[in-house]
Amino acid sequence: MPLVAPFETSFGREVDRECVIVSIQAEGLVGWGECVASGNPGYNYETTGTAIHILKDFVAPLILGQDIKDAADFQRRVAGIRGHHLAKAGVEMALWDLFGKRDHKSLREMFGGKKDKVEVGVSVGLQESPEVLVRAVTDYVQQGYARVKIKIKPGRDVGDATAVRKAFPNLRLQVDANSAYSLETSQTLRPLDPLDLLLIEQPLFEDDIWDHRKLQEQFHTAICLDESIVSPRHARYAIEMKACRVINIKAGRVGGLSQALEIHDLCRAQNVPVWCGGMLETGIGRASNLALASLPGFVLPGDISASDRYYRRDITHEKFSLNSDSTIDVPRGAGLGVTIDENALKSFSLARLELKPA
Ligand code: OSB
Ligand code: MG
Repeated sequence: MPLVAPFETSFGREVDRECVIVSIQAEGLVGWGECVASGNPGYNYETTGTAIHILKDFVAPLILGQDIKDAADFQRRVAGIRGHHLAKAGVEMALWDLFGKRDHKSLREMFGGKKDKVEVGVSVGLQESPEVLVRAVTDYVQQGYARVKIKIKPGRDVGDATAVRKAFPNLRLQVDANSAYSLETSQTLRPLDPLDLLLIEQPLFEDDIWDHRKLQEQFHTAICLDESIVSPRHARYAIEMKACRVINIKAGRVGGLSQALEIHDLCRAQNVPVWCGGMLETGIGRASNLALASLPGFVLPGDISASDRYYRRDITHEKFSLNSDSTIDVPRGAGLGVTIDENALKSFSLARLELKPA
């Protein structure tokens, strides 16, 4: 799906998004899910190709024709598949959609979320120059986004953040490095500390928690982990080690919505603020993110922007739009609460694979 504008991070530039859309048929109902892997392993080792392989050859045989009771039951069945969280999470989302449609309950109701609308922000990719970045941020602020995240990388960090802070002294601003620094090179980030940022997201290696602890000791600004938190256990490790003061929750990265809920509960019990991350989702994944972010522990605005920030044409009939208070409404319909635009889905489809019980 072509993005409305290229999205550049420290790991590369995306002009379109390749994704795996999962649909599961059961009891006359269809549940939809989105696997947030992308075409390249820049953010995560999984890709759409590895996800299709894992889903087809390992996940599907464990669930086709089976009576899956709930998300925990699904997790038990796929526990023998090591890693491949993005693949598993796409299926778990489709199961939640099915359970909700069967029981006439929205994901929000099933999760126990209370909020009708959730506070959101926008994630702004690396731009040509600090001047162009300030222009891009200005445009989003004028559209009503009250929280902005900018992507940083070595050489494009302090200058960019300072320029945005100067232009918007009161904006809720945060930065995301996507693992572009080491403990040594991150010393250049020290001038970020007085900029009153909400947080610094994932400065160090994706498989590292310990060095983040050392970095957090050196900064007043909260360190937030994204890539490093791949399970509820990792969330506990990070909190116990004081490696971060905030956690970004993405259901895909942690292996499914059930795992995201566990991390939410654990963080809430320890008073660690969380927020909902994004993966440039289609309307399917966006609906899921909104339901997740309706839980009370999501106290910081999520990377859940309006549909038109990502795609001119989406694959759900429902389009998400920004309210004047920088919120987006949580879907109310059964399951994910979205319906699929089959024509759009078909026109974007590169391949289609149907799997049936043996
Ligand atoms: O690190 O949060 C990230 C998009 C793709 C991969 C990783 C990240 C992102 C974003 C965009 O920051 C968030 C969004 O969906 O708006
Ligand atoms: Mg991130």
